Amino acid sequence: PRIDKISPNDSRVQQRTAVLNGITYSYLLAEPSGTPSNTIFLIHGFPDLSLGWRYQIPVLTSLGLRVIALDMMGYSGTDAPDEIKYYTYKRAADDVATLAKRLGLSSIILGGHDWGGAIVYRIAMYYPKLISAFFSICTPFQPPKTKYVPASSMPNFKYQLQFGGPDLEREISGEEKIKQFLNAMYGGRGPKGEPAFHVSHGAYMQNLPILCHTILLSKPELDYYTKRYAIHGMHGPTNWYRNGELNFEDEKQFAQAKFKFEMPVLFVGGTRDAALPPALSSGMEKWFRSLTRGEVDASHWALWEKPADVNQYLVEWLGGLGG
Ligand code: KJ1
Repeated sequence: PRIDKISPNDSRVQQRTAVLNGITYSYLLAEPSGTPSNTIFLIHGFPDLSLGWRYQIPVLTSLGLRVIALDMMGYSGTDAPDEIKYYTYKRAADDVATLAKRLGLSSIILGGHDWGGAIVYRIAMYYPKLISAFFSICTPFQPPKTKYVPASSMPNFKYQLQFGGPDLEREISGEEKIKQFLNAMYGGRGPKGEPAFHVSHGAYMQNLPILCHTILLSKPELDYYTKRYAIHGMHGPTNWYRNGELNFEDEKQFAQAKFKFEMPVLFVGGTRDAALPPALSSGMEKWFRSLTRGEVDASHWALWEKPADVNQYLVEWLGGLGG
């Protein structure tokens, strides 16, 4: 049986907006059939959107959860200010906490993928009383550091030099290029298997026009992503690759104090994720009172490539949380 998913403009989700600390956010709201038992906020990564959770939203509402899937700073109907300071973990945490308060919620669950995974650990660090439990798909926990080390110094993150540099946002401009770039990032390859991306390089710009359509999302879905990315272009989304020093300054306070996550946490790695190989997670238990681990045989796009396996981890872990 094919797994249920939310389509662009699906009637089961409402498009909402909220002004949070002066920034307009767009988000998807999905309600369960009865009174919600809890609310889960979902945080996407790069280059993704709230619709990246399309395979997870139906299963979460079927468990009685209200789902709020945000478009993060720089993406889609959310504002895309030029300045890097709007793209920090702290800012994302403040905005999520503000939305929860606005909705009258004193306790929420979080889920994140990719940058969204990195963000959910930080929301739980800055707002531990608000977050009753959270999960991260693909992104292991990297603890705050006492000395600044650029992410791009790690071989698996070298592509981040391209993403945060001036060339990508200049060259990937207009709907056609945006669609080619997204297709490349979502696993598209040339007719002879020509690669579109490598973690040591970034996107192979000269190969973008020859790529075949990826199997990881449908053509209408890719069209939807393209239109939503074309609203602001790539400057906002790539600002997430320019904020390393600002994040470092914000979270120094945690590097000195010996903190631990007290709430239940689920981490699910993707076996074939080249940017976030599961090996990066080794030893991370020591930061958690209650860490559950999983792994799915998938690339970076585990949410779309192995949705049934991801969802099974979510159902089991959420079912075990109680109350
Ligand atoms: C990945 C891969 C594959 C470990 C904590 C730091 C978090 C960093 C989060 C990494 C964010 C990121 O760069 N995400 C983009 C792109 C795409 C594409 C393919 N075709 O294989």
